[in-house]
Amino acid sequence: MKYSQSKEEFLRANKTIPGGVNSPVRAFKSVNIDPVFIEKAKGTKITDIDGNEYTDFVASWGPLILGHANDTILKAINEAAAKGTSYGAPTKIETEMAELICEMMPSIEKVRMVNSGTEATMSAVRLARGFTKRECIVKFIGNYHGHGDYFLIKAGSGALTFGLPDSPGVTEGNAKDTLLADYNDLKSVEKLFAERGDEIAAIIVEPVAGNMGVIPPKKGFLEGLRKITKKHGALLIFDEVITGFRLAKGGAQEYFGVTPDLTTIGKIIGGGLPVGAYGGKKEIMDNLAPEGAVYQAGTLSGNPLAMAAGVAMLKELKNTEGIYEELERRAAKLEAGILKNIAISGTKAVINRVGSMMTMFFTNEKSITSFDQAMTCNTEQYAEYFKLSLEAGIYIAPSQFEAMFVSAAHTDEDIDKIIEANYKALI
Ligand code: HOZ
Repeated sequence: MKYSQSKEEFLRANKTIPGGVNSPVRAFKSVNIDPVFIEKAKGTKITDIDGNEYTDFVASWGPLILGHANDTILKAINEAAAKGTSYGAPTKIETEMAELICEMMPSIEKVRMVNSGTEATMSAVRLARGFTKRECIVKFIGNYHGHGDYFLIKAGSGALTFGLPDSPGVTEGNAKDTLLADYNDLKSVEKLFAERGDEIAAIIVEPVAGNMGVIPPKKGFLEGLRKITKKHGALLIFDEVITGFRLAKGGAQEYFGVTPDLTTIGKIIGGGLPVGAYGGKKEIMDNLAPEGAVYQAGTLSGNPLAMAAGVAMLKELKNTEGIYEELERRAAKLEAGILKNIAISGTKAVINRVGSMMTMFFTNEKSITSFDQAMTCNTEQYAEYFKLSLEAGIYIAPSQFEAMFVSAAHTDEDIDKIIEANYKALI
């Protein structure tokens, strides 16, 4: 494939945009090549500015569960746009969106719309702190909750437990309130609560880790978090920005049968437009201004275009009979195909999958259930694999530590195509 136009555009972008991109993962740095610039996309196909076409398994990092430029969603956006793009005033469609979310995810009794997953997690933590009148939060190493200061603690080994500010721009004050625990290790959580339980406002967790590659929760892990938070009067926040409305109509909380106090959502509820939301029990949510004292606001929150896209998306997911079963069937087919290729080729790799999200890890480990195990992966091997996939017309995440998403638009043919490309790359 030729990438000359993309290369040229990247040089141009670098002059006026830091790193040439508006979000670091897009720069393809960890796979050692320049990024491709996208021209257009439809269904499962994405085309770059050199005219190369790829079958897409990134899906804009998750939200496009119905594929690109879905006709129903486009129609909703176009109709909304014709009536104006922003009012900064209440609209009926915001309530419709809230009602849909509350119906599909019953742990949410009230919900506040924001503009991104980052805003949702930042606001949910502020609310948890205001509600409990405590300052610390527990976050898991390797979980990602957007780029709020107190989520970006990259503590070194000795400082893992209590956090130190080793990321420029994150203050010591912020870092000291973020307590770090190990994902899938309840003992590390119990230890923090035994030492500082009465200071902890909330645990925030990705119920399925999706940002260190896909790592499912071990049996009993989420239940354990529920028990510990209840015992210590802290809140449990599920960050369902990736899993919400993807794993099931009611997200990971329905899939695993564990109910959080607060949930952050994003991605899918914008139908591809910039949206986030956070919600939960009435008694907690009513602490938000103007009802309560915890302040959070936004001119573009509940934006009519984003609401139109999101409502159309959620209605499709709610009303399409068997959609999650079909996603499961296709994703299981893909997993089985890759597993067969791994076995035939003798590649040292494992695959983790929950519903329609999965990651193939290049590792000598027998399984990947923790951050430390994920860190054993051969990222150079992934970089080679990525390049071969791109050349074969398959677009996957440019990092070992991301998820691959199957959408309802993927056909059996698309799945066969990626299995074949995966075979050629591994053999
Ligand atoms: N891991 C990120 C989303 N969950 C990738 C997207 C981004 O940072 O741009």
